[in-house]
Amino acid sequence: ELGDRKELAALLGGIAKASRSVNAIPLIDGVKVHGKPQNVVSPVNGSTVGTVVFATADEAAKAVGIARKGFASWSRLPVDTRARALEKAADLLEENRNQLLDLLSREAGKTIDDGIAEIREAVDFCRYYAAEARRQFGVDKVMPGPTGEDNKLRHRGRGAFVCISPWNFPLAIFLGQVTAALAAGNTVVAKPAEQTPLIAYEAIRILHQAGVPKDAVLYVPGDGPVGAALTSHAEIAGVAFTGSTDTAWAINRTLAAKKGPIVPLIAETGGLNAMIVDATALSEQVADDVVMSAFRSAGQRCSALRILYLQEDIADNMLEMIEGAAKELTLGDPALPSTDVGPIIDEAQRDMLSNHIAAMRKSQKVRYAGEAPREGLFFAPHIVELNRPDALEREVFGPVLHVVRWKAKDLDKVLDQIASTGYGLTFGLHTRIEATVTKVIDRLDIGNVYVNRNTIGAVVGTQPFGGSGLSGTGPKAGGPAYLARFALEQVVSVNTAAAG
Ligand code: TXE
Repeated sequence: ELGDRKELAALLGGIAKASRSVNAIPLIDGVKVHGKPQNVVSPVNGSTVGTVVFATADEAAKAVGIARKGFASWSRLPVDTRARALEKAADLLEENRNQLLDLLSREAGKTIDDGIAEIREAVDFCRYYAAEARRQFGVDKVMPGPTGEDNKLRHRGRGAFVCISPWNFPLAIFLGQVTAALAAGNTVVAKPAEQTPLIAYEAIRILHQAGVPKDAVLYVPGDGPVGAALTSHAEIAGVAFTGSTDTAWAINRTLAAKKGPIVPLIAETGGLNAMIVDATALSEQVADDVVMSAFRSAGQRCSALRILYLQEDIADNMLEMIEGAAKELTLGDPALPSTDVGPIIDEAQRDMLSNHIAAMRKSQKVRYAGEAPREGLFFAPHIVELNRPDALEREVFGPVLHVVRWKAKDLDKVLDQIASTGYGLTFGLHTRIEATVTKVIDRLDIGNVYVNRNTIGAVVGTQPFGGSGLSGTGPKAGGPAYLARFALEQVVSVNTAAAG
């Protein structure tokens, strides 16, 4: 949350001062890649934020080769040395906060609140994975065994890991994946989303400055085919991916088609996130939570609420309150403190949303359409009442809330419907009936369940985040099992009797 006016004015002044054009040219094997710089344009107003040179498929493959070579020395460093570099990176992120906030706002359209939260999450990832690496990998674990035999469990890196990230958390998710892989002893080839290569470039510069060698983490910006070149490379040790379910399927196919080592895919994908509200819920809180979950960040969060199930008796009243709260949102320039909701990331996403609403108008009831500024890539909050709950089968990534009414006797049917979508990322429940809470939690295989609050929440080390089914492979980011997934386990069994 933003502090008092004086503090805010100082912050805004700092951000404005730190604003500069970023020119991201990847360095592969100490050589700048060739290719024509292209402009990175802001979704806020189309201005140029900086330039980037995308790597070619060949350059991407070369980067994997360098990370393979770099693995020999990075993986042999003591865990503590690697952890300290990540902690230094956390300090540098904090020191460079104003410039990062400026880039988050201009390149990704983040509001100041969202930008601050994202930087904090990136810092937390660095510190948490550093601490967990020390805890989990710092000392070999003695395993129980018979007399005359010593068994030890050790952890080591797997090799060159590929990390591919989306545009919606261009700093936190990008760095979360990269730092987990590094902490576990891997080297990394990191490909940011094509929409947000500049903030990722700054993040990699910070890692290098913090002491992570240039052959331990390589920056390879590019679009989907560059990602495909990386994942199809014969010598990678694993893939960490966050993005759409479709892309996770494509990566799965690529990995399956390769001969050679069978490598892990850690995928975090989308959700068709639901919330159930029953007649005992506290209506004002529900309205606030729904608006927060569905419309803040322009709905461009994987945890955002997509389908709201309202118990019939309270539905009309609730919808009026939700519409009232949605009307209060100010859309506009994310750099202004008065703005609640910034732009949509690019034209393709905004067209997708317009087409979705046009399709919904034909068969469903579009009950509310907010107002968006004329200039810039904005899309106003919408509320669509579905006449059949299965009228929405796929994630729609933006500020569109779909509503379904349900009768008290049909709770089981609602739960069956939610389970049948196959997604399992976030879920919200508003009720004051204890038995409903237990029943619902037991019934749904959903990664993050939020009771009597909004569905926007992931706190590194406290609320690890991630789903199942169409929403990803797990383990949860920001939790202990996530880090372990990047490491190779080695058990060393020694016959101590033989040694005399
Ligand atoms: O994804 P895309 P986007 C999800 C969110 C939504 C999506 C939005 O729910 O579904 O992310 O991100 C690269 N081989 N989450 O639109 O298009 C592409 O260049 C290899 C889930 O960016 O899938 C980009 O770098 N790579 C979440 C990246 O994949 C390929 C948190 C993602 O792009 C490729 C946040 C290919 N064939 C967002 N094609 C969670 N569950 O935690 C594209 N890419």
